Order: sequence, then C-alpha cells, then structure tokens
Amino acid sequence: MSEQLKIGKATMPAGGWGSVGEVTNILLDQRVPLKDARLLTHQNKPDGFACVSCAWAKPANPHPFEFCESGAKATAWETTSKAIDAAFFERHTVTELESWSDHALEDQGRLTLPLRWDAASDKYRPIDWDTAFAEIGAALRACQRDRVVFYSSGRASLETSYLYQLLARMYGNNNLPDSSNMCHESTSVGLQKTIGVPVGTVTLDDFEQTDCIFFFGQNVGVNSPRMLHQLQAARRRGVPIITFNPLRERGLVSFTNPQSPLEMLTGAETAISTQYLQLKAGGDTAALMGLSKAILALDDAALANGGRRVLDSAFLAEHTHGFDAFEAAVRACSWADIERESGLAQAALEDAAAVYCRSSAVMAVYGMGVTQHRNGVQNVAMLVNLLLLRGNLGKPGAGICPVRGHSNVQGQRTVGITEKPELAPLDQLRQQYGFEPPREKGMNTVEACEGIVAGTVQAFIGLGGNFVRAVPETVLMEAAWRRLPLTVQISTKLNRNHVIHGQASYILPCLGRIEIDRQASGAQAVTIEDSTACMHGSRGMAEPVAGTLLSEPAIVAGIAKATLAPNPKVDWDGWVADYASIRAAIAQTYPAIFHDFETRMWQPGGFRKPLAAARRVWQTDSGKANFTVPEELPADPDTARGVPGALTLFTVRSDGQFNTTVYSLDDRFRGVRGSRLVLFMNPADMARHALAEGDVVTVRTASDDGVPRQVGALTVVRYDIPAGCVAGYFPELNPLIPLWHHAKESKVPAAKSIDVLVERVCSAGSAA
Ligand SMILES: Nc1nc2c(c(=O)[nH]1)N[C@H]1C(S)=C(S)[C@@H](COP(=O)(O)OP(=O)(O)OC[C@H]3O[C@@H](n4cnc5c(=O)[nH]c(N)nc54)[C@H](O)[C@@H]3O)O[C@H]1N2
Ligand SMILES: Nc1nc2c(c(=O)[nH]1)N[C@H]1C(S)=C(S)[C@@H](COP(=O)(O)OP(=O)(O)OC[C@H]3O[C@@H](n4cnc5c(=O)[nH]c(N)nc54)[C@H](O)[C@@H]3O)O[C@H]1N2
Ligand SMILES: [Mo]
Repeated sequence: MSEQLKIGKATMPAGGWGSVGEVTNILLDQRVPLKDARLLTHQNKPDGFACVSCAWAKPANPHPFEFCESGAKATAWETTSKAIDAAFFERHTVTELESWSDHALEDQGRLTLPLRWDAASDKYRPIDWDTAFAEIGAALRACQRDRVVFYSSGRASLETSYLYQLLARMYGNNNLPDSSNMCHESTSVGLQKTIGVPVGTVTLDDFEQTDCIFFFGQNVGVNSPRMLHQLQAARRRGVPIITFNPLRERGLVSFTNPQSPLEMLTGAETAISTQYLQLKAGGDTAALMGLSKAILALDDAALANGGRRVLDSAFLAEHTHGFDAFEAAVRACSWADIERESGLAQAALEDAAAVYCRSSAVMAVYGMGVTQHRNGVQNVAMLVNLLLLRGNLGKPGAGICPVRGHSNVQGQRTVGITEKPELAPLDQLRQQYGFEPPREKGMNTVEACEGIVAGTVQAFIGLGGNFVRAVPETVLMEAAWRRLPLTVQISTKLNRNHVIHGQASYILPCLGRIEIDRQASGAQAVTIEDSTACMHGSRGMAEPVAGTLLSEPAIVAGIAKATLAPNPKVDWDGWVADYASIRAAIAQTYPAIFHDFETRMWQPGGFRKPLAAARRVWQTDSGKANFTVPEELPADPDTARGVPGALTLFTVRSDGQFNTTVYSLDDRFRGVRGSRLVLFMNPADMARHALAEGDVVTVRTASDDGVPRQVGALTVVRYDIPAGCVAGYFPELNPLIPLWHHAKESKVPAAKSIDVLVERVCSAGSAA
C-alpha cells in the first residue's frame, strides 16, 4: 500500500473494471484460499451465507453473483488466511501496538486465542476459555448492576443478539447501546412517531413498481452497492432518480454492472441520477421545505385552474394528522431562507417537485447524510412529510427506505437489543424465564460515553465493533477508557479498542458468520434481518481459521453462566448445542414475527416482519400518520454559528473501508490514493483561506467549551463540494466531534455537521 498521497481524477463509473481489480487485489492481499474465494458465489443466496458487509435486501431470485465489490472485500477480510498467534503478542507490547494504524492492526489477520492483558509485561497473554469466563464472571458479579455496559455492533446474528439482551437483563440492566445509536437511531425515533413503525416500509418489489426515487445522503456505490442493480433497473424503465448530496458520489452518477459481460466489454454506463442537487451539508430540512412549498404552489395552481388536485386530499383526510399546521409552516417559510439554508436554487427545487407531482408512486431512500445531524430526527420526519403529501406510503412502489448499515443492525432491535425498556417485551421475558427484568431506562451510546468519562461505568462488554474508535470525542474517550476497571471485547480482528483498554482487559476471539459453526447437534445456521425487514437464514461455509475459536452464542453463554445464578428455565448449554432451540425461544417471545421460524428462515427472499404502516395502519399516538412542523431549517442550530471563518465539516466513508476497518488508504471513487488524512475543500473557500491544493492544515472544532479538539496534518484537496462545507474521513476526524454534539431526540452523534476552523501549517511542496 502506498504511503504517499496522490490526488487524481476519479473517472471510472461505480462497478466496472475498477471494481473487478479491487476484488482481485484484496483476495490476493489477504491470501484468501481459492476454495474460499469460490465462496463468493454463495454470498446472499437463499441456501448460502448472508454477507457481513451491509444490510441491503437479499433477493429471492439472486443474480449469479449476488455480491458487490464492498461485500467481496468484507468476505476476503474475514476469510483471510492471515492469523495472529501468541508469539505476535509476545513480540509486541500493547503500548507499542498503540502507535500502529487502524489498517495495520486489522491487517495482522484473525484473532485466534482468548487473551488477557498482563499489566507487568504490558502484553496480551493467552488464557484458556474457562479461566477467562470465570474471571470475567467474578468481576461482573462484583460490579454494581446498573454500571455495566453491554454494547453490540450490528453484525451479530438474531440468535446471538437475543442471548445477549437476555444476559444484560438477567444481570440487571437495560444498558444495551448498539451501533444503531450512532447510525439510524434518528430513523427509529423519527419513523416511530410519524408512521408508527421504527423501520423502512419499502421492499425490493417496490423498486420494480416505483415511478420516482428521491435519494438523500446515502453513498450507494460504496456502502450498499447491490442496490445499484435495483437503481439501474429502475433507470432502464425510465424512472427518475433525484439525488440530494453535497458530493457528486460516483455510484449516484453512473454505474457499469461488473456482472454483465456486455456492459464490461462495451464500457456501457447507466446514468443513475436524473437530477443531482448538491445541497449544503445540513440543508435537507430546508430542501424538503422547498419541495413542499413548490408542491403546494402546484396544488394552488391546479385549484385555481379547476384542474385535478396535486395533493392527495383523500389520503390526507383519512390517514394523516397535522397537515394544516404543516401547510401553514411551509407557506410561512420564505424562498430566501430555503435557498440560503439548503444552498439550492428555487428553480431546481421546483423542477424536482414537478417530477414528484407527476409520479404516482414515489419512494424516499436515505442514509447517514440525513440522520447524523443535530436535527437528524427532524430530517427523517421531513422526508415523511414529503411522502404524505401525495399518499406515498402504504402503496406499491412507494414508501420510505432508510438504508441500514451493519448486516443485522435492524434485526438486533427486533430481538430486544435496546436501552429503552418500553421497546422490549419485558413481561413476556419475565413469564418465559421467571426473573424480574429491570424496568429502568438503560444507557445508549452517548450516555455510555458520558458514564465512562464521568468514571461511573465499571465494566464494558463489546459484542463486536470498535467502540472507542467509532464514538466522538476521541481524546477524552481514550483517556477515560484506560480508567475503566474492566473491558471485554468479543472480536474477530485486532483493533484500537484492544490496544486502548481498561485496567483488566480480555479479548475473546469468535467465529465469523462465514465460517462453519460446529456444535453438539452439528453445523449451525443463524439468521439476520435485512434493511427491508426480511429475515434470512445464513450458513457458514468456510473452514474456521482456527480450532480455538468459539462462536458468538457460545461466548455469550459462557459469560452468562459464569456471571448469573443458575436458572432452570434458561438452558444456556442447550441453546449453544442447537441454535434451533434459540430460534424456538425467540419465536416464543415474538410469535407474531417469528412463528414457524425454522422453516421460514430458508424462504428465498426471506420472510417479512409484519409492518402496520405498510398496510396504512398507523400505530402512532394520533392513530394517523403524523405531519411534523420543523422547529428550524438548519441541521445544526447551536454550534458556534457566527464564528468568523468557520466551515461545516462532514465525515464520510471511502470505498477502502468498512467503518473503522480500513482495507486500504485509497479512495478510487474520489481520486485520492495513499492517504486518508485529507480535507476536501471548495476552491472559493480555499481562496478565502489563502490555501492551495496540497497545503497541510490543522482543523479545530469552532465551538469553544474549554475542551481543545483538533486534528493536524490534513492535506487540502480541491473538490467539487458546496462553499462553506469541508469533508474528510471517519474515523480519523472523530476527535473533532464533541460528545454533546448529537441529534436532539435520538442522540446520534452529529458526524455530518461539525463547525470547524481551518489553519494552514505549511504550503504544498515545502518540507512538512
Ligand atoms: N463498503 C462499506 N459499506 C458500508 C459501510 C462502510 O464503511 N463501508 N458502513 C456501513 C454502515 S454501518 C452504514 S451506517 C452505512 C453508511 O452508509 P451511508 O449512509 O452512505 O454513509 P456515509 O458514507 O457516512 O455518508 C453518506 C452520504 O451522505 C452525504 N452527506 C453528508 N452530509 C450530508 C447532508 O447534510 N445532507 C445530505 N443529503 N447528504 C449528506 C455524503 O456526501 C455521503 O455521500 O454503510 C454500511 N455499508
Ligand atoms: N465521524 C463518524 N463517526 C461515525 C460514523 C460516521 O459516519 N462518522 N458512523 C457511525 C456508524 S453509522 C456506525 S455503525 C459506527 C460503527 O461502529 P462499530 O460497529 O462499533 O465499529 P466497526 O468498525 O464496524 O467494528 C469493527 C470491528 O468489529 C469486529 N468484528 C468484525 N466482524 C465481527 C464479527 O462477526 N463478530 C464480532 N464479535 N466482531 C466482529 C472486528 O474486531 C472489527 O475490528 O461508527 C459510527 N461513527
Ligand atoms: Mo452504521
């Protein structure tokens, strides 16, 4: 991997030969055995395994290769033949490993041995499983029940997640933060209160019937590339796709299907977006107010001319609540304010609104560009407002489509991973397992961070993930992390969260989902829920990288047995011996969703969780779908607005990473290679700050609350980005996000609108 930054042009479409090259490189680099590379043909197939990358829907009639460049990379990264043995930890102290990059740590390969940090030598030392569980159990029993955190990253299966929430609740708390708290929690809160379900309503079938797609703040070519098949098919039917994104992301511009020989030979590209609106970061509510205003104007004109109403007045009357207040707010909102806050011209928004009004089935697709703002929940509610105006919910081809992140992040919520007691079936758990589940609200991710900084959290158990690297406020968090009395990480790869650790620290290495999971009753399967609320079975197919690994259910059960008093109604060993018995327990807790689980899990395309909103049944406080009046237009009202020279920073992912897992330093779609320490800037802002491409800058957080926050040594890259906005990579820029800078109702860290000041350190070409 090159260590030198190279800035070039990104000319290739998403997919295409570039994609094939990337897949080949990572298979070779990770020394994936040929037989495991062949596994890719089983990825996301009804009888195969569910990809460990994103949560996008898995079709009933898959393509011959139902995987994408990102998914193939994730598979290669997990099935790598590289592995870490005890000698590795004998050679390196943990303090030494701290200086390694995120990429270098993970690139060592799979963790194979349970490990305990030894303070005297500052090294991780192998420990046997039984001793690890016994020590962890003894430590947890000595903690105060409400001071232990059970975090999960969204990969673990429904089976593991169900056992994990039971462990936390039987232990005595609802401290079950998850990666969703940094991600689509704005969706879970915003959709629940507006349409009465916490998840999207769209299915793959809807993509075949839609006649217009609005696409907000999601980078499909990198983060959910398999969706490009649906978008390409929609474009071929002439369906307009209108994109709102501050960056012209490659996959949203055009796509060459790498699985189509003809397209590959001819280099044919499908243009994806029919209109591309490069709004300012944080401009979504303003843009949606503008769209609504233009729609009302078209409706006014229709009424005046005696034409057909543009608004679906029958739907509004029968199915919605609060339209009058919303309408009044839209009429009161001026185009001048809309243009200033969105960065978009009235005419462009009117064009998009005209397409919306011509279409009879519209869907709204969105991602982190919408949710990760101070007003992220309001953004989600504004998307619902747009859809409600013409009854675009609960009918074929229409609906709301949040694109979830981790492959089972949505499913974890379905089986009880939540800090909110009202969302878990506590009475049912009490009856099923004969214990008194805790009723107090638990900690979400931001609250867990606050507790860790305040020193009140006594132990942190991480079911996957890389918490300390993924959360905001890196400097305070890393310092506080080292004071945690106990940290336990259930992991596949070495990461920052192992080398920054608590005073007692354990690493428990687990099987990945692609590996064969052999238990007493034979090889096991697991289940996951995709972004469209469909449940799928998944069978591991690769030989495990080491015989010493335990499965995630076995590790959770191991901790549980060593920590909890025995309970005759909870058979941890039986569950581990046969995961069908875990599914039976899940079905007993949630019969409406999981009846006949064992047979339905292999249904091609998965089986769907019943969603009331999809049937126009609104489980909200009003009994209707609720319109929401936005409190204000900007996404981030209260950071240091008005600090002279401040710019709005948003953090993004490259095609060379999966969250904190950095596969390579290249971002071929944005033409940057060899370094991730870059700051994308608009030429006018560069001129205003007297900066040239290649200059090295320090970025500081503008709001001054006494905590210094800065990231140095970033190289300026001239980029097509709206004036006033700058962009850079997650997680390198996380030290700039204050912990309090999160979405108001959902507490999702506002990683897409951070006010910053940029300062030149040295000029391009001069010695750094
Ligand atoms: N290959 C790969 N796949 C992944 C991941 C990965 O890291 N790598 N991560 C997984 C996870 S956990 C998640 S949550 C998803 C994340 O997938 P996405 O939701 O696509 O997340 P991001 O890459 O953070 O950025 C989203 C987009 O929002 C745009 N944006 C930024 N600010 C704004 C704004 O204010 N308004 C609008 N409209 N747009 C804005 C950015 O330019 C970017 O294109 O992907 C999942 N899939
Ligand atoms: N600035 C900024 N910060 C962000 C974001 C952003 O856009 N900008 N995005 C946020 C979002 S959307 C998310 S979801 C979070 C991500 O936060 P996390 O989910 O906590 O982080 P990951 O990087 O996905 O975790 C990677 C680690 O998971 C472990 N792992 C991988 N596979 C498995 C497995 O099968 N089992 C187990 N037990 N462990 C496994 C490996 O050890 C690997 O090192 O970050 C958030 N942070
Ligand atoms: Mo995520």
